[in-house]
Amino acid sequence: MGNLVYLNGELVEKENARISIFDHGVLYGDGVFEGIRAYNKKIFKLSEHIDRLYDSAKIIMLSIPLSKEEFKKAIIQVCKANGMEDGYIRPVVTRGVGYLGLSPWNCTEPSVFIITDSLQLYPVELYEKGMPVVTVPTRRNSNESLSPIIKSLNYLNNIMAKIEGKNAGVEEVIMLNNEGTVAECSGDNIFMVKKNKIFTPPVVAGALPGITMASVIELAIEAGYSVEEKYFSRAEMFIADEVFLTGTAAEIVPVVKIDGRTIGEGLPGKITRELTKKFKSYVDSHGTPIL
Ligand code: PXG
Repeated sequence: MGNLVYLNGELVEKENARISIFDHGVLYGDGVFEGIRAYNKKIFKLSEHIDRLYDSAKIIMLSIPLSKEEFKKAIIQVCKANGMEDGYIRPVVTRGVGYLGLSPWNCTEPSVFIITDSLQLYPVELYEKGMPVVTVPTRRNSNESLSPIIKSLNYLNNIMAKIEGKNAGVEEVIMLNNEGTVAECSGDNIFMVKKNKIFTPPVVAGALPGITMASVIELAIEAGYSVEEKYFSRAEMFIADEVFLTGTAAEIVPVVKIDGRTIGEGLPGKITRELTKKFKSYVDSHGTPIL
């Protein structure tokens, strides 16, 4: 893949792409980002990712200095310049360069950059055999402190959870909210299946409104399943028939063990497998061509 990034309106070699140490994105994690996937020279759900980026920015009162159309064009431009076929796209908007002091008003202009890269995926055998996960002590940020619907540059909450998962020897972890109900994972949304019905926690339980999640809900409804957004506990998950995770990088991952309890038969479940199959053709028909 090519070696260029988009940085404040220009295409620059990766090695030469620099931002200031006075950028509040660096000093305070003050900014927002997206994680987008390209499949076969098409960008999956580009408009949905751009909408979410602008929603995140709106919540933190960050005004992105490009229109949505301009932003999409910039993404396509850098993908094209890099000959992107399959991979990962990371748009980032920070508060920009200021001086020390929290106030965002001391920053002049937001910094905008777009990186394309290859994707870091979970090991293939986890898709075939299913993935063991644990719930972690770190609780998902509360809506009242830093709403999980903001995809902000402050990901320490998720990183702490990821570290706890690493210590327990698993690749992904389940995070609960302060009430103790299931919120989501460190970088994926979560679903459970019980008696052929599909459940996922509502966003207000402490989840990012996942674009893969929305796609899977659409597919499941199309396939005739009942899908309900519902609060559920760790214990309810232990006795689910199936559990699976969704995310841009992960796609759909079957979960077969949670905190030592075997889920269902301990193998990827029927509905999980059916949705995984449908998702593969779904991505083909929901991409913006890199032209
Ligand atoms: N929850 C959180 C906290 C996320 O960061 C998701 C759920 C899934 O949302 P999407 O829209 O992707 O279905 C995410 C997204 C990475 C990486 O580098 C992480 C995400 C996306 C792409 C790459 O680990 N997380």
